[in-house]
Parts: sequence; structure tokens; C-alpha cells
Amino acid sequence: MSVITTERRGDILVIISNSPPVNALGADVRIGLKAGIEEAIADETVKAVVIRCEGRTFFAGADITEFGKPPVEPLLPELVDMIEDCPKPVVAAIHGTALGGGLETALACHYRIAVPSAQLGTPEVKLGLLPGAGGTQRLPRVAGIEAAVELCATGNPIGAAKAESLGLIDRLAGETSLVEDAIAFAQEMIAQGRRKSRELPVKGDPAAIEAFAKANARKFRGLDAPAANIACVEAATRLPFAEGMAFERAQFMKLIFGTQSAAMRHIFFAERKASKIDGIADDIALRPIRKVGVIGAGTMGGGISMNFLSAGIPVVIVEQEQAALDRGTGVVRKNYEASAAKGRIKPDQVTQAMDLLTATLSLEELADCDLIIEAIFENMEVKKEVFAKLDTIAKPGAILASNTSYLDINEIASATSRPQDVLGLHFFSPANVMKLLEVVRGAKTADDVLATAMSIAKKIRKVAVVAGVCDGFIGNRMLMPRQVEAMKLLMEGATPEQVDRVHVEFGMPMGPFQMADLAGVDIGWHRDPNRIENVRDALAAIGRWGQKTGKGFYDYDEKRNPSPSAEVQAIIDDFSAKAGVVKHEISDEEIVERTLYPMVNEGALILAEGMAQRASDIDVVWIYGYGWPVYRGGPMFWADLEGADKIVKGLEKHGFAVAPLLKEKAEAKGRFT
Ligand code: T1G
Repeated sequence: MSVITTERRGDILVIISNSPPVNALGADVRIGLKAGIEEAIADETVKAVVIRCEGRTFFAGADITEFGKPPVEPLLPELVDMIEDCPKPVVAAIHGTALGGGLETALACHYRIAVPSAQLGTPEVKLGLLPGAGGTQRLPRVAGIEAAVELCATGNPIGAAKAESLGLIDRLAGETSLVEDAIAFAQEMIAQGRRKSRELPVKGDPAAIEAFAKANARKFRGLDAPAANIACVEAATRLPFAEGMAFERAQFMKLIFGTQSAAMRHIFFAERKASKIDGIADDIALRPIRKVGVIGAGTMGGGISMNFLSAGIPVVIVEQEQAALDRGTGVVRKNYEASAAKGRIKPDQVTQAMDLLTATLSLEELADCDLIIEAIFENMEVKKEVFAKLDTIAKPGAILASNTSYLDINEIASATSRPQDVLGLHFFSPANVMKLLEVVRGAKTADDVLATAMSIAKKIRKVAVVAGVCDGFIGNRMLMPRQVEAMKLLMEGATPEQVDRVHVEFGMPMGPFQMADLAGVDIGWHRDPNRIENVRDALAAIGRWGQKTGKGFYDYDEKRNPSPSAEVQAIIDDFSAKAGVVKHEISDEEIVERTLYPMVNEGALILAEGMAQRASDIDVVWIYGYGWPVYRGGPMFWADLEGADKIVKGLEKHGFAVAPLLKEKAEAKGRFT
């Protein structure tokens, strides 16, 4: 059964794509569309054409799984031109998402109609690419230069109403009457005839392109694709269509064979794979989550609550003292009001969310919650006490979760009579913003509990990854060897600025020491200023707690700009001398070998121990939780680019014990991803 069928509706030939899950423009779809247009052209009684899709969405782009495989004709640019050259008016009927090659197909249609809920965009840049089927040349002609450069370089979609205001779509259909409205529209356009996008003049101010590039330079740091997208739109303002298309093609070919796009496509699929749990059926029955309890109204508790409130799920938040409770709920309200002030949410959404929040000093009020998340300070005894209490309060079947970032979930679960209902939900701060969620599977966690946690994570728009119970789970466990080595490098002659520069040039948002200053040098400090065992103790003892005290590893001005500190350097030199460390010239390469290679090494241990299901999950953790540059695909994908043998040599050179799995990959010239 072809994925493309046609049907006659009076003078109109309707070409219908039905290729789940998202009508990606794979070979079958392209071949079918071509045949449909040929049928329309060949049949004189056909006066106009409608192209529409069944299922949840219009074409969501080229089929990304085909990239890197031998091309099958017709190629998308060719098909798009053929649609545009159809002598009879062609109308695109859009619902769900018209993305990438899907929007380019719609742009080649002579007219576009969409339901109000439709989203339109060119997300190729998020795959390290650009719209390679004429999008960068037709968009400036149909929607204008300003909209074109924004859509192409950011990859963010727009709604149908905005698209209509830009002229990107010609008409809004009824939300439930798209097919009828599209056929009526096509009927109307018979008299008008076709309107080729490529023949329209480019509209808008070319100066907007440079202004846009300047305004976003920082955001696009390290990425190749945004500049290429901008260059293509700019080319459209000065080159005839055919030459603009050739320019676009050349830029596209450069990007598609580059490592950045390979890395970003890897992350596209890795993110979707992460939601799958090996060994558990996709259709396992999930536990209903209609009400959530959160214990602790501190920074984490408040942020965690917001995720559920924003998803329309009632939350009961518990604290020990009224003042702490008022402070916590006050911060939640302030955060919502700030989002409303920035226009990110509507004012009535603030009320809606706050109306779903119940604040209480009594744990007993959690008795009818389906999921209870503990977010109190990191102390095993206190957590076990709370879970033992919860065990007597929570209803049968309730899921009990801890937000601990490193404590043993199995030990916490052992404080209850229902360890099968216990797991870890490790949110990242700020919990209402950070997308990553480590779902920590205890030794006795039931399959439906784990599956329910993964599904609720999707509902609150988190990217969830399953982690096993070990110190620091996946992310923090790999962070530790990096931080330890970074400190050693300081003792041996590197400076905080040098180590951080190497990480920032690598593409991280900040280096280990800037990160320590942001999180707080006093985190985990024993609070005894007389006990100085390492550089961090020494800094903490003199109030160098980081940005919050205006000084840490760096000094900070009122705008929080860091500058090197002679006082810190003196402390480091003193420790180094006392420890008898011989300093040496440290190269940037050595910093990479000693801070990033050990992370890969730890990743290999995590995989071998089964603490992560797959290497791509580790990559998702680092991209969504620690700011690893997406164009490097995550530590394990990067390890494949770097080469396991080179990493093994680098680790051995610096005396690290190499993980057996990493050695194996090196010997077999194997890959992790
Ligand atoms: N190709 C192949 N598979 C795709 C796909 C695509 N374009 N889009 C989605 N899938 C798969 C996905 O892997 C998952 O599979 C299933 O569909 C459901 O997706 C020349 C070069 C459309 C907004 O970048 O943004 O066009 O895990 O879980 O949350 O210019 O999918 O079930 O096996 O994400 O409802 C440009 C990518 C391509 C859009 C739906 N297009 N897709 O989100 O479902 S490049 C994109 C999305 C291009 C041309 C260029 C989202 C979605 P599985 P899902 P969702």
C-alpha cells in the first residue's frame, strides 16, 4: 500500500500522505508525491490540487534517517521544483507541524492554508543544517527577509496566526474543517491560477540580516550552521533565484558532511531513544499521576513543583516551618510573575498555576498523592526518617521519589516496606528550567514505576534518562574526575583562567572554576575555617564562596565579570609548595587529556556496570544537564570522533587506569555510539 494516495473532489485532485509517525519526506513519500503531481498534470479534468497529510502532522521534514545513505530519486529539491512548476494551482493544507522540508514543500505549493494550531518552521539549524530544498530562497520572497533569517538561523517554529500575518500562509482554516476548507480554497484559486514563490520579489530590508547576526553572535558561538543559514538568506537578497539555489546547495553539502551536523543528528535520535527502557514493553500499564506531593519548599522543591503546576497537575508542598513555606511558595509565585512580565506566559496562567498549589506543614496531607518527591537537604538519616514516615502515610501504589543528587536510593528505599515503589528523580537546578531529569532505578524499583516516571517526565517537558544507583549517578559521577584533575592541574602550574579557557573554547558554557564559583565554593564545605586541607577549604575559610560573595576562584565586579585573583594564586602556590608538587609548563592539550578524557573513561565504566542503558544516554545527560556543546554530540560521541585509541594513549600518558571497555574499543577500533 503506497503511503501516498489520491482522491478526486470535483475539479480538485487531493494528494494524501499517510506515512506515520510524522510524514517524513522519505523516498516512498517523495516517489508518491511525484506520481500524484504527474497524475494531476496528465488529467485535463483536474483543475487544481490539494496536498494534505493524514495522522498527527503535515510533513515534518526530510527523513533524517536517510541522511548519509545513497540518495533515492526524486531528491527533495527536484520534487519541490516539480510541484512549483505544476501548471495547475497547488494548495498545501497544513495541520500539526510543517517543518524543514515539509515547509519547503508547502512553499513550493502556490497557496497555503493551515489550521490555527499549526506550527511552521525550519528547524534544520538544530540538526547542524539549513533548509536545503529552497527554503532559504523562497522564504525571503514569501515571508520577507526578517522572518526568513529568524526562522532559518534560530530554527524556532511560529504559529499559524503569525505565519498568516507574514504572508507565509494565505488563509486560516477551521480547526476541524481543514480538508473541506482547503478544497474550497483550491476551487477558488482555479481562476487565480498558480503563483510561483520563486518568481515573487524578495521583500523586506536586507540590513536586517546584519543586525540579526550581530544581535545573536553570542548565542551562535561555536556553531557552523547559523552563519551558513544567514549567508543563504543574504544571498537571496542579491542573487537571482537559480544562483541563490546553487549557493544554498553548496552550503548545505558542506554542512551535511561535517561533524557538527552528524553530532546534532546523533543527539536528535539519542534524545528520543533515551525515553525507551530496555526490557520493558512500550505498552506497560502506567500508574495514574493526578496529584503530586513535594517535600521541601527550598530552591529545588519550588522548582520541581512548578514543573507539575505548569503541566496542570495539582501539587501539595510541605515544609516544617511556616516561614520557610511562605518563602518557598512566594518564590514560586515570583517566578511565574516574572515569566508573565516577560510575556512567556499569560497573566491568567499565573493564577491557574498558583491555584493548583496547596501549601502545608503536615506530611499527612500527602496521603492521596500519586507521586511524592522528597527534596530536602542531603542527609541519609534524615531522608530515611522521612521515607519511613511516608511509608505510613502514602496510599498503596503511590510512587515515592527522592531528588537526591548522589545518595544511595536502595538505602533510602530500605526505610520503607515498599521499595518497589521507590526511585530517584534527580532534577537539575533551576529545576523549572533545566530539561534534564535523571530517573534513578533502584534494585527493587518496579517496571511500571520506572515506566510511569519516564512518561510523567515527558508530560512535564523533561528529557529523562534512566540511571543506575551509584555515586553521582551518570552526570555527577563523570563530573567528579574532571573536577579532581582540574584542581591537580592548578597545583602543577595551570591557572583557573587557563583551564576554564580551554573548556570554553571547547564549547562548554563555562569551565570547572567558573562553574564552582556559580554553584558555590562552600557547597559540601565542613564549615570549619580552621580545618584547611585543600585549596577549596582555604578559599571557603576566607569567604571566597564564589559569585554570591563576589569572590571565589575569581574576583567579580558588580556585573559579575570574573577577573584573576592574586590572592587565590598565592593560596594555590602555597599548597603546591607544601605538597612538594613540581610545577611544569601545561599545554591546552594536556588540559583536555586530563579533564575530558577521564570523563570518557568514567563513561565507559558506567556503561560496563550497566549504570546507563546506552552510550547515547550519557550524551543526552551531558547535553541537557551540563552544557556540553551539542555540536560535539556529547562525551561518548566525541570519544568516537577523537578515537578511543588516542584517548587510551592520552590517559595512559598521565597514569590513569583505563576502563576495560574503553581499551576494548581502542583495540577493536570500535565506537561507543
Ligand atoms: N525524520 C525521521 N524520523 C523522524 C523525523 C524526521 N524528520 N521527525 C520525527 N521522527 C521520528 C522520531 O525519531 C520518533 O521516532 C518519531 O518520529 C516521533 O517523533 C532538506 C534537510 C515533528 C515536532 O527537524 O521536531 O528537512 O522514537 O518523538 O514529540 O531542508 O519529531 O518513535 O522511533 O519527536 O510529537 C527537519 C524533526 C528535517 C523535525 C514531533 N525536520 N522532528 O514531535 O514526536 S531536515 C525536523 C521533530 C530537513 C530539508 C532538511 C519532532 C516533531 P521514534 P517525536 P513529537
